[in-house]
Amino acid sequence: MIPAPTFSSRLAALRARQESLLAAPNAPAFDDGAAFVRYERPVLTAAHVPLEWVYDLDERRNPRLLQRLGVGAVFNAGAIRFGGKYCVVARIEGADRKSFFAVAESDNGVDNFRFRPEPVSMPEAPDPETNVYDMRLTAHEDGWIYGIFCAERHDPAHPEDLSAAVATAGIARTKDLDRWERLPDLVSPSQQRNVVLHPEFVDGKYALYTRPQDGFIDAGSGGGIGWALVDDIAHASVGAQRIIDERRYHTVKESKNGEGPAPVKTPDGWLHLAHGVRGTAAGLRYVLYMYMTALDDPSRVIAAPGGAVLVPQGEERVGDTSNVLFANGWIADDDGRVLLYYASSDTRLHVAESTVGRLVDFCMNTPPDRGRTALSVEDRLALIRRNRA
Ligand code: M1P
Repeated sequence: MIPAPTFSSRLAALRARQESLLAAPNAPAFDDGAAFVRYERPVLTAAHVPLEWVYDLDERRNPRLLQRLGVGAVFNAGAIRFGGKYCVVARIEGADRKSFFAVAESDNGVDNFRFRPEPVSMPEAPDPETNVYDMRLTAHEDGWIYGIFCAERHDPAHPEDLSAAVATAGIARTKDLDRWERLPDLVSPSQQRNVVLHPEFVDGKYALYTRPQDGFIDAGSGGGIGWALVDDIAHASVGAQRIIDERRYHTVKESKNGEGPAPVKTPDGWLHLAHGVRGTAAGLRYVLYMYMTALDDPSRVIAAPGGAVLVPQGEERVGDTSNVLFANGWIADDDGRVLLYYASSDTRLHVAESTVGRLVDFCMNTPPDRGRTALSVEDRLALIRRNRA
């Protein structure tokens, strides 16, 4: 039998383990010339969540010091530079499968992330959602920081089907990441997930990247990254959306795709990061890819490098939903450094580093996917022959 530790010895062990995790330095892994360089350690996991959020720390009420509200995963985080810190608004999944948001901050963006004392109390919509997740943060030129996230409810059209759900885009705004003003959900003719607010007005309107989808999981006949202009973000409504980055047969985005974080403005155009999904014998596989759009028209694609920019590797491949990389947050520093916060297998959050220059180079100089093996071989032979000449 495991000897029962005393309350105080267990608490001391829990605090020591967590403190060593939070204080652990992170370091870049080997730079192999890919667009991003990964860091060695995840930046947030379930073990980073404050003990006060999980345990009842009163010895009289909880003499065994057992977990009362377990946490399974910390992943898919929006990101922003705020108050001199690198801030992420992470998705935390409780043992009850409900996700909630919490802000964690770091001085350097790559390690020592610590959660603020309490998670975000996001106001509910008038029709309360069952679950919220995957917040995209946008510091908009109107002066607000917006968070757009998936708000999920049981599908009222199929009360007998307990897995039938409806995804809508919840919209909220803040000035401090603590207090949030909830605005009405996006009104859309279809289900929506992965909706992202563009940081600037376009033709005097708010601009949204959308992902119209027929069903909760399947994009169906819909899908692709859409584009829509909205007059009033406090009563946001979209009609038919123009697809600016479509799904395509036999590519990394065959089954579905979705905009990642809000795009980053560069002198050469807007840098975009997205996730692409395809079906495999092992289930859906989620990878990250990039594209660029024009400065004078953020809906016009000017570069579409073929293939993925990051794919699940090593321990990233295993988790609550295996074989998934997903990203909804990145931060571009004034000196051009870009930190990408990506999650693996719906379980943990990692960081990878690049620069604006390196990402533009990647987007502009990686050949597009030309759709056929023979053309891919043509591109590779051209590279080889230039190198041999
Ligand atoms: O499980 C992988 C991802 O699945 C959904 O993303 P998408 O809408 O593109 O399929 C989301 O639930 C996301 O949170 C999750 O990481």
